[in-house]
Amino acid sequence: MVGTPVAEDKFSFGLWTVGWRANDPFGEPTRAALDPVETVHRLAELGAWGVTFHDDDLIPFGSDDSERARRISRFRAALDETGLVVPMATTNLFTHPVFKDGALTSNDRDIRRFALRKVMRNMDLAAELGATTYVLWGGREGSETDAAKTVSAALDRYREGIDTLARYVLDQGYDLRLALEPKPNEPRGDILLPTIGHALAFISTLEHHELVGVNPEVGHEQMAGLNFVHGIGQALWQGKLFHIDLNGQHGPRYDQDLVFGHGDVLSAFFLVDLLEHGGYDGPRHFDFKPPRTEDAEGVWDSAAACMRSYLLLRERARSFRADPRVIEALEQSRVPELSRPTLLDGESPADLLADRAAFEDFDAEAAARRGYGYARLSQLAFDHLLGEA
Ligand code: GLT
Ligand code: MN
Ligand code: MN
Repeated sequence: MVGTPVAEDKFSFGLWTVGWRANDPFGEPTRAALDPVETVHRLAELGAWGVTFHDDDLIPFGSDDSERARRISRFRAALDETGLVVPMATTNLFTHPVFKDGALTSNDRDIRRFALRKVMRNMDLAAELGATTYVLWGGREGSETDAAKTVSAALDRYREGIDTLARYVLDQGYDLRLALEPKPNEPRGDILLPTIGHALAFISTLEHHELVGVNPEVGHEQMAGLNFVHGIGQALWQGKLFHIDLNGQHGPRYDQDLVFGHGDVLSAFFLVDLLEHGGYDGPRHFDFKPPRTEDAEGVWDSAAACMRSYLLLRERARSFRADPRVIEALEQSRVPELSRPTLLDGESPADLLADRAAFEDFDAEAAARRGYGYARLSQLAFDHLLGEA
């Protein structure tokens, strides 16, 4: 039996997730707008730990200074009353038509400068509210035609933008790290930095690369047909998993943003296993959309479902790891042996050349005959996932 969520689980939600009014390209909203203050209270009642936001989720685009101050103070009061924290904030650089050709990589230089100012302004608020991660999802950074964008110039401007923002964080002395969120397409035909791999390669070219990591989203990698668990494995290995967006997706199609676990459940199982046992202690952030069919109660049911799915999968992953048959099967499959360096400590290429057992006396045929036992191991995982072990 899994319990109800508690603060230590570090579950967080974006205001825009439960607050999505369910307008899509074919239909009008099916739900009324949600007051961020109500969201904070409902999330706290459900056992969430944190809430995240875009600048425009909290303060509508174009609000004057007094309206801005009023909205921030109501939000702050709700945080104080509930104890909810703000672990992350981000900028809306995609809704207003001014960003139709992108923000940090728009062909229009004035728009790029405006975008930087919009981010910097919300970084001030993020730092004030105690956030330690600042996400940048470049949903409009891209094109529909390759005639429109010189990719090398766009990446120069992307790098200039992120370098400028990192320098701003350092100049202000903020305790903030930046996390880039990859996505292959939608809303643009093609988006720059489409996958975790592209983002990691880009980050290595930055002036303050140590301040910048990734915020991968389950569905975004799966839209590209990629293995999300492997992507997260590499981000962790490179010390770059600063934040994560959990949701569900059924393979390559539009971005579904389903309840966490309600897509590729086997992948979700191995993902939770990796997050729990692979050294990630950051927020478990849900970036999902309550289905368009749901009314207000359905919204909160779906938020609770995200957390419950995670807790169920965590409990299953723990039972998998603790099962002596699994430990034995892992040994049989030589999984622990992959952690053993291939060369001996201090062994040189010349030493390897001199080792006859490695080549001249190595029985490749005998080694080729040995099975790895992955069928058994994989089924043990499946049994645990379905509660049959
Ligand atoms: C938008 C997008 C998400 C990003 C958010 C951060 S906004 O809803 O679909 O994947 O994480 O800007
Ligand atoms: Mn996301
Ligand atoms: Mn998404």
